[in-house]
Amino acid sequence: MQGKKVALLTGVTGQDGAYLTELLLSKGYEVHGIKRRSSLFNTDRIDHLYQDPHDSNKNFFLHYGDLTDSTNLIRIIQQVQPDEIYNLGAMSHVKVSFDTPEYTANADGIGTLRILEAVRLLGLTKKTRIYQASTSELYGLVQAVPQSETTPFYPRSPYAVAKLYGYWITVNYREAYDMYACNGILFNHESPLRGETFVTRKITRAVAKIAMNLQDKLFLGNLNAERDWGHAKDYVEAMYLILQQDTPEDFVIATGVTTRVREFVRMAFAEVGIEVEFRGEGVDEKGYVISCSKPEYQVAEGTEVVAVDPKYFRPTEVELLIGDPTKSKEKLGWVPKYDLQGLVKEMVAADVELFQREKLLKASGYSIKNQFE
Ligand code: NDP
Ligand code: GDR
Repeated sequence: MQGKKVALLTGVTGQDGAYLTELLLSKGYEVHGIKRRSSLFNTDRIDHLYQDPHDSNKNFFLHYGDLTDSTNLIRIIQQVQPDEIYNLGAMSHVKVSFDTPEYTANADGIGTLRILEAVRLLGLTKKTRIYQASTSELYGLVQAVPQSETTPFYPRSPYAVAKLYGYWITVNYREAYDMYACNGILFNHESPLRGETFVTRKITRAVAKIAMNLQDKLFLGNLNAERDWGHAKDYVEAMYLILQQDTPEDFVIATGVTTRVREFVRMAFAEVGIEVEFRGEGVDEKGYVISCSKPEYQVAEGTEVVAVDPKYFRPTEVELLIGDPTKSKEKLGWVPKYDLQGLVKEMVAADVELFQREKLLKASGYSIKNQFE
């Protein structure tokens, strides 16, 4: 009988790392994650999976490491001897990649090479399957829609260019060394665990705070960008399925539905009973409250709750993403369980709960943390 499978995740402390760890543990895997050393605790998303180090049945382990350190990666992979590696670690913020382009190339691009090369050098090419977290950002400037596995790439940020290298080096190692290495080209996926500075979470947090009078206004960049948003829980299922096929292939994972940022804003406010209408043009466009139907939230009609701040514009933008998930449906049997409405509902509810707690703390004399973006 085959023993339990062993998985190694980079990016275990991120949104996807947390959901994928839960999924793999539920399937009986032994899971190893690489976390970065940080001056503060950075394991909030996986704290509920903590196991006592002295527990002999322990099946979740963390290792210090970094995608910019190849000797560290080689040592961990040698020690863990994984059946599957999910390379989720990355500097994943598109706007920030314009500020840190060299680091982004190193972690997101060369980091992928380091993983592939470590597996090859350690003679694990027949044992270890590799999932590479590729992205719809590869499509960048629109060439054709909906975007599928055969749509040409035109990356529009240092992040996307770094991920382009990660994509092709994964394909190259598969072809050159007969490795089981695959790209999941995932479109945007969100959840209550989403990083606070990505647009969906920024919106749902602001909606909760505005409803509770903890914030006056939400400042955003491009309200017209269109994204194919899914739920991270559905998308980690797809990652797992991609590594269970007979032959290694690349897959687009998307819902096939695209929505404007402004519509996400409207839907999120609607969850707390606030109807918002946009008026004005370009950088002068603003969102105003038309009505507030929930008595527990007192936001006056006519209040300006959304405004545009050009500091959130990107030097080069990706205006439209809409994925074609036909191949993943047919070959993986992957069908998302969540739609956008369900996702927005869950995210707003989680942030309302979060800020109800913070409001209680504030009432007891504690200060609410400042958030830098
Ligand atoms: P997050 O930003 O939530 O998580 C990124 C993870 O990578 C964190 O654990 C972070 O650690 C870690 N990390 C960052 N830099 C390094 C480094 N140098 N070495 C090791 N680890 C590092 O991203 P998501 O979970 O949303 O995304 C997972 C992956 O999927 C990323 O590669 C992202 O680019 C890609 N992707 C995401 C999509 C999405 O919509 N979410 C869509 C398509 C692709 P720390 O917690 O310490 O910061
Ligand atoms: P994205 O996600 O760049 O698609 O990358 P993000 O949520 O940052 O932006 C989506 C769109 O919203 C517009 N936008 C704003 N974005 C942010 N962050 N903040 C704002 O205030 C704001 N206002 C408008 C953006 O311009 C953009 O058009 C995410 C990341 O998870 C990547 O790692 C991943 O590869 C892709 O999704 C698929």
